[in-house]
Amino acid sequence: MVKRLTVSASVPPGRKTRPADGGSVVLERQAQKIKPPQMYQVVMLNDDYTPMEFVVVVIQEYFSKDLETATQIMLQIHMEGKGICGVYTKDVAASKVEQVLDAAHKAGHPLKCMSEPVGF
Ligand code: TYC
Repeated sequence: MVKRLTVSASVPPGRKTRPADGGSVVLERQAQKIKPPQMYQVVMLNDDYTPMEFVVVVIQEYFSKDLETATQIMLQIHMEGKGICGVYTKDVAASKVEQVLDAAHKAGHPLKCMSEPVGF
């Protein structure tokens, strides 16, 4: 698909298009307004009961990590008490938390995780 990117300095603030240009989108002012979304990290907590193998599989499956990375994250959680499994937009992070808690609950493990804004 061909995208037409027209940048104009002559359009008054608040105007997105000029009538004479066939409705071209003006990017200049919008580029100044757009900021990246607040990102959320999914944090997993240690406990004494969930098997290490289960945690590694969950991290591989829901956070798209390879076996080595998932094992490192699991060990970090095991030793430090918590660890970050991934960073996502708010909705995606919430969905990951839900999936993990659901999988843990169904398997009968007390595994806990939550999402929190990055940088707080
Ligand atoms: N501490 C658990 C054990 O020794 C393993 C574990 C790791 C549990 C990470 C939860 O998020 C977790 N079986």
